[in-house]
Amino acid sequence: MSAPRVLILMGSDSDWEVMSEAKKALDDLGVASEVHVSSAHRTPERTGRLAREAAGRGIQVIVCGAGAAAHLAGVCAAETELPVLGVPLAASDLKGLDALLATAQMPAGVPVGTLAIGKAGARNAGLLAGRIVARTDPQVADKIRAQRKRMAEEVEAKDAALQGKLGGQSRTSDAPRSGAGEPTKG
Ligand code: C2R
Repeated sequence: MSAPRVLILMGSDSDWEVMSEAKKALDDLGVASEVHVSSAHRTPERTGRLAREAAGRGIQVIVCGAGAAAHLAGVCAAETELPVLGVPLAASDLKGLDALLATAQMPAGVPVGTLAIGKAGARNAGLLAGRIVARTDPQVADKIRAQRKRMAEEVEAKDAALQGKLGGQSRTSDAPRSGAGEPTKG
């Protein structure tokens, strides 16, 4: 396996079910990543060291997933010049809103790119990290292009299936005419 280019940190092992989506997204793009449990609260020394040493080890992006009072991404951003992406996780009675605010509301000067709460955010963090890596790796860029094409084809296939169910005429245009043929609401 090649050297990791993305470092994924999680505040707890309880975050793995969601944060594995970030790793999967990177695996799909052929981008090697490394995952660790490290908490800004519970293991501040270790977290600082991981963030400080990342660039020197060839890491290009750090992805942090944390729930509740999620300070992990912010602390990492304070310790490195690498781009830091934060994934807020639903780990308390506030269902991720606490983590979202803690991750997004960084003071000016210490940026954290904040994704959505939960699995969609984790997957998008992986994809976004992949896009950053792709700026200097044409092979990753090719994979992203192919993935986007597949995604568009899937949507078109779903639309064709829906049109079939509705008994409508199938359309070849990307832009359906307004009104007719669109699914009705309610
Ligand atoms: P436990 O399940 O271990 O009690 O953790 C973790 O990311 C997790 O979602 C509960 C939640 O606490 C979060 N946590 C943080 C930090 N460390 C742990 N937000 C941190 O440093 O920001």
